[in-house]
Amino acid sequence: AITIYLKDYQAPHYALEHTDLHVELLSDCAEVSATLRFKRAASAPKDAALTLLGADLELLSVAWNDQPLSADDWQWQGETWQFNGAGEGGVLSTKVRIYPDKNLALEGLYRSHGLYCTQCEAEGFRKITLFPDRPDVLSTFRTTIVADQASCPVLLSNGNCVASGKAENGRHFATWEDPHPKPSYLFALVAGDLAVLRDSFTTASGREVALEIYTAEVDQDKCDHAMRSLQTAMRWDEQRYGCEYDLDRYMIVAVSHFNMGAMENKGLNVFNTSCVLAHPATTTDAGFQRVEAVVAHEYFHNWSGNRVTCRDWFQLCLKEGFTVFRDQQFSAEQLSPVVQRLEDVAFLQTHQFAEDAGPLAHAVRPESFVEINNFYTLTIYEKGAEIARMLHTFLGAEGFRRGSDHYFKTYDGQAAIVEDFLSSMAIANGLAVDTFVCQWLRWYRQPGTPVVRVTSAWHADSKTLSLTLTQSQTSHAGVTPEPLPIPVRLGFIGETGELTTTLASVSASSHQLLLEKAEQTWHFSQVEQAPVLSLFRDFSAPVRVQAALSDEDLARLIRLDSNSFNRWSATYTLATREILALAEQYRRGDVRARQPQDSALAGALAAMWPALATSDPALASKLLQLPNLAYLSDQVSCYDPAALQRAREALLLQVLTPLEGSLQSILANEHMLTPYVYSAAAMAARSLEAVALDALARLQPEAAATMAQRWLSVAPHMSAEQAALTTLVHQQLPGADAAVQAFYARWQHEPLVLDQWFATQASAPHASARNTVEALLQHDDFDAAVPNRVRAVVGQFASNNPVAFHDMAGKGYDLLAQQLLLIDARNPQLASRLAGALGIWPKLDPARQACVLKTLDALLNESLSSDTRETLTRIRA
Ligand code: BAL
Ligand code: ZN
Repeated sequence: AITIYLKDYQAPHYALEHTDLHVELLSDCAEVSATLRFKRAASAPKDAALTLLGADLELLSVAWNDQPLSADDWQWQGETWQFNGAGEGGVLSTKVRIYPDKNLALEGLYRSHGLYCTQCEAEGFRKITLFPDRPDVLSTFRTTIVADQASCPVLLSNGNCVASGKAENGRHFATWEDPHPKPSYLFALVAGDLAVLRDSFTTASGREVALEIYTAEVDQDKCDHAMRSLQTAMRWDEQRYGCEYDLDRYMIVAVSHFNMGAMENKGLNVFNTSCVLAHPATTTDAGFQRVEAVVAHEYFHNWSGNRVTCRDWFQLCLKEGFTVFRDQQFSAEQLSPVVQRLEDVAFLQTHQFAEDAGPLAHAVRPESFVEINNFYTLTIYEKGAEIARMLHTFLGAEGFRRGSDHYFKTYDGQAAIVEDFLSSMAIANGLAVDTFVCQWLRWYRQPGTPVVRVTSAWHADSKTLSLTLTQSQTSHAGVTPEPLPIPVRLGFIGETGELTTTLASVSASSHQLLLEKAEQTWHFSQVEQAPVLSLFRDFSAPVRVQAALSDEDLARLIRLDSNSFNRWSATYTLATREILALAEQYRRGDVRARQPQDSALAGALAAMWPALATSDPALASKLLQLPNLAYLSDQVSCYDPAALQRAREALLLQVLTPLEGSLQSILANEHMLTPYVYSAAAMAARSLEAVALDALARLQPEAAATMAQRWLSVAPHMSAEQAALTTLVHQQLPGADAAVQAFYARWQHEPLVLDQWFATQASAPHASARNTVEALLQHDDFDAAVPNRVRAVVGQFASNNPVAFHDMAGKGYDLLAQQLLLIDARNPQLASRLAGALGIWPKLDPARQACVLKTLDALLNESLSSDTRETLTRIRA
């Protein structure tokens, strides 16, 4: 395995002016002819070699300016192909043969269930043809696809279709031209028998764009939501970012065998079916939201990623972090801003913080990698988005927009680096560029989650408050971290509510500071009473906060904070504290039953939750969803899933008991039994009832089972069915087994619903789930070739079922290891991602640690893909 370093980056010696592809899809292979017009870069030496990349290709012919070359004329080592006679430039013509049916890695060109499709990001194009497959080589493309007309009536590629017609022997062709220069990772080709939903969009400047969503015929009734989402996203990007679409056609294709969620290929997005299909009968609220967010995300890439792309893969966050931020902003405006923010933050704190604290920690812009596929991580996506958000917070909405305008205008058609993004923000806002870039770049270069320690003192006589913030970050690879720019939004909560205070002559109920040194102190005046600090409002920076807030302080925030996000955050903090304390009591052998009055959280919620359930059902439902084990695992130094599970259940009982009457009346509303509407209000009502059913299952299992059965039999949508099934199975209610069977009988022909059926069982929080998973792996409908199915069973078990996975004897790790070997042999990207679950080992107790290490060592002794080997090696290190 070769390690690639950012510091070794070299600009390409040859520019590619145009790419002409001719792809013949034959019964058992494909033949790809490429005609590439190169020009030596002005900066390149005269004797520079022309360097291309190729993998798994059968090379049939090569010619330079129409003169055939032989193997003596080039060197081909590993994936690197070099030709020394390119001079000032010329035309390289190659022909290769590839085998889409045998391509089980789903990278490059593959055929699954008769549908040809491509996945080229990051380095898949080199498996289609010999090419300068790197993101800083951009060219226009002309692509002709020739295939059997009966089995492949639809032939698609990027751009506009400029010719099509019949060919010999029942074949036909289509020629596509993409006028926008693009790197090869944005290339796409699709061929198969697909139905299409058509609509249109008129851009701000009056251009008519044809919108097309291609799916299997049976799924055409599940495209309306994606189409609406696309149209909404197109308008939103014009209004919020001034970004208009730039081709005559925008196509989305739904594919059932896909490693990612979706892919932003220019004008021809390829989507995992799970991220595009939605119908009330088969899709939950979470599924609908996901479709809307992913459709928007891929669309937004048209500017943040495609028009301005990345110079090299170290800059991946440049397009991904920024685009995730954009899709989060979009989603917040579609439904509930508060719910969106707290869901995004809970996800980050649960998963990205753990990644940043574990053996797979890496910088948002890493310095090196072996397999770039291993760097499509939460750190690059989610922490990358938080950095964009901090810039937005610091510069203000208008300042950020000035910066993004400058960035899109300056780097349009180019391959950029993180520094270009930061300098655009500085230039457009009249800030000192070098200082700004140097300071903010630290967020991209320093791995690990910063810690901010908060101390404050209120002085009754002067009515002043001094606030001291201290930041620190663990050093990685011997590099001492430098202070980061950390936006801090805060407010002051008095005994009856928000206080207005004064900082540097500004009186306000909410202030914004920038912590940019290791330690800083601020002095607030006109602080009339001893306040509780509401810190990092809306999670203004991705840091861990250490503040000495008492239980009473947190309870006050839960009751009175005007920042809804921080009310939720305070419940999370208090719940975590109480769960950890309970777990510790149990560990000491103190197993007394807890009463609601023993819990500050239960007290705070009892006082305000019933009213909140009426005034803000979305927030109310979130306040009852206490931190899960994955979140809690990040809060402890030694992780015992079973003990935490027990403590969490005990706290839930304390919290829910005083709310029983309120929960009963919520369930009596039966919003779940009314027809599906996609709106914030309807979703909040459903979410509240789902939470109430789950709560009732703890207080009155029989009644909850009856209600869940009713939802399963009469509910008009999947949101209710899925909530009922989950409660029955996860809480082991009477009738759960029969419900599982009935659900299967009803939905066995809907793959995405069946994925949920598998996932619900694989994630049931009981030790017995391991046996269930063993059985599911033998189920007729388990198919190791379908990534969604593998993730639903193996992924859910390893990453979303800590109680079963962390079996004391290591049987859970054995199960994962067996599956990893089977999966890795066909799909390294998928296996490598699943292997990440073992990265938790440093948190475990010594006995479990030993089991994981044994598993890791055994796996590393096997023949593995470089993807999975890199992940396991980093975890083991
Ligand atoms: N570029 C890979 C898929 C995505 O993040 O949109
Ligand atoms: Zn993306």
